[in-house]
Amino acid sequence: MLSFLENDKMLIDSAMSTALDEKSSEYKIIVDAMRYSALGGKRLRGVLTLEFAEMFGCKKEEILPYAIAVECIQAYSLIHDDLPCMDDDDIRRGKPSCHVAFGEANALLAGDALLTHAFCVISKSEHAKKHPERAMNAIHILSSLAGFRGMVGGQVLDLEAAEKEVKSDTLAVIHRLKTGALIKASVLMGCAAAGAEEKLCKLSEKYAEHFGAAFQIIDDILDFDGNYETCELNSYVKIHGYEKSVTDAHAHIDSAKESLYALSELGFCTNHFEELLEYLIIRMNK
Ligand code: GRG
Repeated sequence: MLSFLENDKMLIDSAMSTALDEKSSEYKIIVDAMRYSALGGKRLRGVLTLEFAEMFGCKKEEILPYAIAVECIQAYSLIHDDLPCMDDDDIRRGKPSCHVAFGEANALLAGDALLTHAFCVISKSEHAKKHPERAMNAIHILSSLAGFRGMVGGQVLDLEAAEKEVKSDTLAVIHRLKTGALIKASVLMGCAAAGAEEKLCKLSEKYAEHFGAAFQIIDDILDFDGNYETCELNSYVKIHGYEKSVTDAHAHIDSAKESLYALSELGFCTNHFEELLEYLIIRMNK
């Protein structure tokens, strides 16, 4: 039997392929570049959206446009992050990055098109027709947390910090914005699409914040090859050391579990969210 994670990923992959289906051949190159970059990845953010919406009473199939939207933003951010003017990475998701495969200008435009398409997919969905207020709320969550007060702002701070070692509190802000904001958006969009009440949104938000913090620390742990000299300047491991990084990742996972406990006390089934935290631990221990 498929785990819920594999099942959600399959749903998202298939819906993403449909959302990026385009018959017109006039601008085939940009559709090819969008599909090349957006059809892949672990889909953790989309899974969070689907699972939170389901916990609060929605059918996953109805919520897929929201999961597609957050994964479009994820794909755009990775394309732009890989560009020579940013991180200058040649490999993404195990294959040549978008600009290597399609050229810099097409990669820039593919990212732009994925960013705008995210909002097109939500606003034209059946769910938005049925629940326009919820859709507006979700669009507000995604556009604000992906923008200058969220992910883009985090990327700016990260670029500024590239040449100097930053203090631990600055690093925490960079991680909260660059990585945490989109994870928070994924969770809160699920809550918004389901019309979850404020108290439930707050508990879910706390889960998202600690999930995002643990996710980024673990990503830095996975990048660490045991050598502090060659380690990225502003990696969590370089600033805090390997041992503390592992301890802090566990502390965030424990804090995320506290909000799950509160949600389960209110009668919600939180097993899948526990499993997602276990998934992070397994990834860290690989
Ligand atoms: C360019 C506006 C702009 C933002 C870039 C996302 C991002 C901000 C930079 C990517 C570089 C990076 C390592 C960010 C940390 C977050 C992270 C580990 C992203 C990769 O997420 P995964 O592992 O990727 O979930 P998949 O491929 O599974 O979607």
